[in-house]
Amino acid sequence: MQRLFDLAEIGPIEGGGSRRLALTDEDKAGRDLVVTWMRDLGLEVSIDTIGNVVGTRSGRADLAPVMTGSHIDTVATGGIYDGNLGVLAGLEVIETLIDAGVETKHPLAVGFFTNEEGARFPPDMMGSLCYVGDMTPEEAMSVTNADGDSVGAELERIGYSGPTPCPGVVPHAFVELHIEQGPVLERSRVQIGAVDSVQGILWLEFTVTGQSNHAGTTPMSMRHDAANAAAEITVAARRITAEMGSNQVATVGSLRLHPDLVNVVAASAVLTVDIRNTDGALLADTEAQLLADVERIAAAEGVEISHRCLARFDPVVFDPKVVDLVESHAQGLGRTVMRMPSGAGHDAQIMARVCPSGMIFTPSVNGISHNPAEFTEPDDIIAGANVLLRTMVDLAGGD
Ligand code: HGY
Ligand code: MN
Ligand code: MN
Repeated sequence: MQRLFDLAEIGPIEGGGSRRLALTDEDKAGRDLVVTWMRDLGLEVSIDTIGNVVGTRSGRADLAPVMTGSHIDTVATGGIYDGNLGVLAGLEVIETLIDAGVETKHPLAVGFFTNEEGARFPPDMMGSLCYVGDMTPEEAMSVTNADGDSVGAELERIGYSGPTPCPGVVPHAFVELHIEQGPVLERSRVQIGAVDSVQGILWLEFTVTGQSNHAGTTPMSMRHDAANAAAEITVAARRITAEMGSNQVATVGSLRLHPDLVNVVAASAVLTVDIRNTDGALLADTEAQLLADVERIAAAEGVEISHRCLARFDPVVFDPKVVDLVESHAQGLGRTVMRMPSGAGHDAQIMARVCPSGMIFTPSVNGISHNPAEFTEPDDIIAGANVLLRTMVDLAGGD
């Protein structure tokens, strides 16, 4: 708990949250603090080419490690638990075993992955994608954003492009503790989530090119208004999602107008659409419908609309053995537990490509996240950490 509050002191924002966007000075300061904690525990710390950091405690045998971890980068309006809980609970698990003199057969590792959020540099889960070898560090480093920053330059600037190559050591298993970030556990009055899947994620960025004109003199019939087209794309995404039903969600989180002035018809607009569904086929159907609508919107407004994909992740099903372990250890600790999908993306869904993986959820009060009001009760945090401890020791062939 104290480490959570100490880390929250780095990049503090109004309302008690954190702002440590990937590869910023705040991210560097957070990295430095967690690396210090890893070294204080006597872990062997590795930093890879893209800045993923892993602390390893040796086991009785020279085998693949049982790994846990998450991320410590945040969105701009972040809380103090998203990602941080998984990394710091991993440290706590290892410290507890050291204090108890418990050695495990497999080594234990705890890591934080670079740029899990993807908020400053898409895609999300960039670090874990490099860790498993599904994105090269070179590809990742070449990503630039609207401010002209690049991953490579920022990584160099904060001094976290390390000597360890990507892809990283393939773990024996990977388990991530994370806050749910939604209302399901709280509404169900359940203390632990045994996460069995992660929904598919699609991030599209649309660039609308219209014609700037005078807001007062230009007849409506003459306008090629990029802002109006952007608004119609937003409404279309919401309408298609409502018609799709199931548990699909769609979000227009970023919308930038140019020249963004009160008395000028917008010349251009750049907007992002984040669409998610546990059913990959429905997600593909939504993408097709939205792109067809965008063609109609472009023709009707007389604007050009191009798009690019910023992130695309198929739905993931976690390893049943790991999910069973999470469920049974939660029950063994006398906690209520339910199986559930994850609405948010996580590094565990990427690690599932290379090793048996799973997740443990703790409830989010009022289902709020990516917001300084994000909160999880200390008792739930301790329960989640204890389920993580028992699951990792079980997987690692502990005493
Ligand atoms: O976008 C996500 O689901 C995660 O917060 N990166
Ligand atoms: Mn997260
Ligand atoms: Mn997040």
